[in-house]
Amino acid sequence: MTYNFTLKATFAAGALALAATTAQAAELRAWNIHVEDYPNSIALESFAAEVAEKTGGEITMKIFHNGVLGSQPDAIEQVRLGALDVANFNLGPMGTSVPETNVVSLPFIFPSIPAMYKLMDGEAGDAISAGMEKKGIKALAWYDSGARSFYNSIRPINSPADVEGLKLRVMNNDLFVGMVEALDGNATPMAFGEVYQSIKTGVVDGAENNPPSYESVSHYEVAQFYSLTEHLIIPECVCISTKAWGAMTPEQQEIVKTAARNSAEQQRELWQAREASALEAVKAGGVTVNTIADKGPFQERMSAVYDGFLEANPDLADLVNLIRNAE
Ligand code: GTR
Repeated sequence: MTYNFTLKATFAAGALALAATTAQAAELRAWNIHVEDYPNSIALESFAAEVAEKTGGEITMKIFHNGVLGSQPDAIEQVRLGALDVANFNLGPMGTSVPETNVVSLPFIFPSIPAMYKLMDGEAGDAISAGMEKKGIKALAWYDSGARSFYNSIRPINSPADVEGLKLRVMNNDLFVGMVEALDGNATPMAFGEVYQSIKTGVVDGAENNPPSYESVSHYEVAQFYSLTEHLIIPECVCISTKAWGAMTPEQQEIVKTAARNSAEQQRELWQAREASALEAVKAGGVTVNTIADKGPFQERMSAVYDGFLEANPDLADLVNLIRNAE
């Protein structure tokens, strides 16, 4: 018994010493879905550079751009398990693991982009982070992802009737299937990396995304009608696995958090410029862009999506109302 106890105690002390060593030096692996000149990618590189500099090289980060480390739904699980350390995730596909994130995937929930910043940097962001942390993902800062609109190869969309019968790719989350079905379209959940080919070969007629993503991976080449429904404003996180976070000293954690927030400031600025230039680029590439004179009919169709969501998640009603009723 005594022998056993001593052995265990020695082992525990050794493990602690090891943890202390790893806390001092780590190379983090970071997942990123976007091309290298995308605002998020540039901001992630700044994040990595600031962390390396401020920790004196104790913590470095290797960022894998272009989704080479796998699809977003898979990467979310990898971060949860601690197999990947850092990532920039859109909160859309996180809903299946973290129910709180679904609130920002409700169509037309944020009244505006400035309101989204304020809410995410405040009470709503805190509630969502708390939900994420329980599932192994720590949100360090929020990036802008603008507003998502529909695009397709068949016709411009001006009213819900124009969506009827269109086959549209959505991010992996039943909420988006419900959203498209509420407009009488056919939704196909699919990984981002498969969308271009799927539109090109007619597996789907189109998809929905913000202007920078529509442009950066050339979806506009195969779906030339872009209709500014702006039905989803879904923020993105810069996040770290709670495993990697827990292995850091409090000083390192402070550096990482501050650097992530600084990178979010940069991302938000770059985002505004990229949104405008992406729209110009797709127009120059032959796209017909149309605005929606009245979004009311689209919003009315979403009441079924809200009712279903609130019925299944009564505990999230306060968060829904906090966001929906913000100025
Ligand atoms: C982009 C977003 C990505 C990914 C993609 C998609 O706007 O930044 O993280 O979610 O959309 O549609 O899958």
